[in-house]
Amino acid sequence: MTHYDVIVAGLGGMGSAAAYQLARRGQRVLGLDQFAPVHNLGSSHGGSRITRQAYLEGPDYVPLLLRAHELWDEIERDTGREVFTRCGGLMVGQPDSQTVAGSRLSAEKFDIPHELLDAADVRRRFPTMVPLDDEVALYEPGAGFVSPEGSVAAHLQLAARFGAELHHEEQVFTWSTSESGVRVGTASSYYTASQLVLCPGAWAPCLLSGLGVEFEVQRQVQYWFRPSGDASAYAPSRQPVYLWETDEDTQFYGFPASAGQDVKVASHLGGTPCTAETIDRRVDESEIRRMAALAGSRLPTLPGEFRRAATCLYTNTPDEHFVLARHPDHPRAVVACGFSGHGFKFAPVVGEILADLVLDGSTPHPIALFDPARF
Ligand code: PYC
Repeated sequence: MTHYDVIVAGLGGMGSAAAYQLARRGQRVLGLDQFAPVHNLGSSHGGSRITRQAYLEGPDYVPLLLRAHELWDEIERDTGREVFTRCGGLMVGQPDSQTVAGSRLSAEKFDIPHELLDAADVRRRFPTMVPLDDEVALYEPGAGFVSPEGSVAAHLQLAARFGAELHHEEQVFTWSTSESGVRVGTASSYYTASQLVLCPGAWAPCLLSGLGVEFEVQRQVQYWFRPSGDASAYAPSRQPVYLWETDEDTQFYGFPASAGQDVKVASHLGGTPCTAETIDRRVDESEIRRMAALAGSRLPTLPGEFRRAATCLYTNTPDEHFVLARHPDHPRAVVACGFSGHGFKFAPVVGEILADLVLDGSTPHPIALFDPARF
């Protein structure tokens, strides 16, 4: 039986990046995933994920985002794929909302290029968007969106180019570690390696039950509408990505039109607790009506015609910060999970950090915030 240097369990956004970074550094890598590549059953699909650096979730994330944007460019260069669209980003809400004030704090602390706009500025510059008179926005020209499917495909392509062995449609059921190595059991085989990287996504409650983190997996829905009126106003050259906090419990987000001219919008908060196995994939009329009303309250032409919807999974930690560390009870395992619905933009730098942890035992990137011992 082949013995690997590293097994990567889970080849979604984070695991595919880890497999690439490890293979590129000369490791004999086995990557395992339960699904065929680029599927829509986890958290790495839907055509677009926002990326931004004026990070409303806290300045601690900004150094990672500075590196992630460099890596997105590098991945595009190395694969010839277009993964990152820089269309700018607007963070909108009351001046003291976390969305606006948090973004501003990060932007000012790290000199991220940005502009502060009042409601009239937003309406004039971005005619699809109609803030209330007392809402304001932070505009970040370097923000935009990445393609989750494109990212996973690019990382897998690069991992394979550097010799990683990638097994799809082979689910990891068990893993264990000992002083001498790790052992991973799938539906069809057992594998051994010196180290293990666990990127289980919404399967964290099963594969990482001993970590001491109370994950809450949530069902979320992404919606696509064909706008009424002038659809060209939603072109990526005119429409930035946005996060809009309409009250303390309500934040929705959206994108420019995709190539097919449908426009994606979704709610970030208030997902329904579920598990990866029991998630209800149907989307009912009342959900569509609620999303149309919320989006239409600020972008009146957006919910012209409903086109489609897709469910996806969030894996939230209690404080919605990530878990990214060596496993406290298994020195031969490192974990990346609990991305709480805002992690995809970090995928390439998470891959780099995981490779650092495996090979060097530590990373120069600041990850103290993500230590599972905080729980
Ligand atoms: O991180 O920008 C983000 C985001 C938007 C919705 C979910 N996450």
